[in-house]
Amino acid sequence: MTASSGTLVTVAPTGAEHSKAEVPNLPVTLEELVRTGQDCERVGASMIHVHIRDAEARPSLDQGLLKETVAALRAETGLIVQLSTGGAVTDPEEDRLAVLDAMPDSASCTMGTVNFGDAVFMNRWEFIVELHKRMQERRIVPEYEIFDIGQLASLNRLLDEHGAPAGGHVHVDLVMGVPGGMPGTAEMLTSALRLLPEGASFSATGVGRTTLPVMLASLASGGHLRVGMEDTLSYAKGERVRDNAQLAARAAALSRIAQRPPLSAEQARGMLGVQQTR
Ligand code: KMH
Ligand code: ZN
Repeated sequence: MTASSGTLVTVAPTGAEHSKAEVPNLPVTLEELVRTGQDCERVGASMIHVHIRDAEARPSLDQGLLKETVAALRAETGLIVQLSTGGAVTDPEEDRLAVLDAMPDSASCTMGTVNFGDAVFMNRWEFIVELHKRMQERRIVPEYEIFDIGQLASLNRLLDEHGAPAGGHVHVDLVMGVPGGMPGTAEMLTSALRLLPEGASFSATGVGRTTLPVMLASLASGGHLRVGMEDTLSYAKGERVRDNAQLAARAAALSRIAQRPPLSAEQARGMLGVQQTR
C-alpha cells in the first residue's frame, strides 16, 4: 500500500437509492449538487462521487445532464469529478458504459456482482473489462469499488490481464456494510487490505451504522475516506444528517486528529494520477 501523509476526503452526496420525498435535504438538482460540492470543498473534500437525478428526482444517466454536471462542477469547484458508472441497480450496461462519454476526471468501476439489499448489483466480468479498457482509452482514472472481499481478487486479475489504469496508479474504495456485501468492521477492513494490489491506495466508507467504525479503521490503517448521504443519513444515534458538508467536516476533523490532514484537490490529483485540466 502507498502511504500518504494526507487524507483524500471524497463526498458521495446523493447516490441512487434514497428518494427526495423521504430525504428532502438530499441534493438532486444541478444547483444543489454544485452548492454541495462547494460546501464540502470548503471543509476539506477534494473529490466528489456523482449520481445525477432527472427533473422528477429519479436516478438518471442522461448523457446531456451528465455532461452539464461535469462542466458545472469543474467551473464552480476545484473538486476532482468522479461519475458513478454503477448508477442504479436497474440501469442497463450500455447506459453505464456511456457515462464515460461525459469525460469525467474519474469514474467508479465496481469489481463484481453483489447482493444489494433485496436487489442484485450486476457487474459481469466482461462488463468490468470493457469499463476498464474504455477508461484506459479516454484517460479517465478509475476508482475500483469493492463491495465484497473476493472482488479484490478480481481486481488483481483485471490488472494482470489488462494492465494498469489511466494515470498508472491504482486506487480502491472499500464500500462496507451493504446488506449482501462485506461487513463494515475493523477486522474485515484489515483482512481486505491483505488483497490490495501492490502500491495501491484505498479509501473506505461504511454504510449506515458502520460509518464511524469504518472511518476510524481506515484512518488507523493509513487509508482515505469517503463520506456522504449516498452512504449514510444519520450523523449519530437518533440524529439525522443535516447536510453532506457536516459529514465531510467530520471526516476532515478526524483526519487532522490522525495527523493526516485533508489533501487539497491538487495534492489528490497528484496522488491519483488525474490530469490537471481537460
Ligand atoms: N447505486 C449502487 C447500485 C457506484 O456508484 O459505482 C451502485 C453504486 C456504485 O453506487
Ligand atoms: Zn455510487
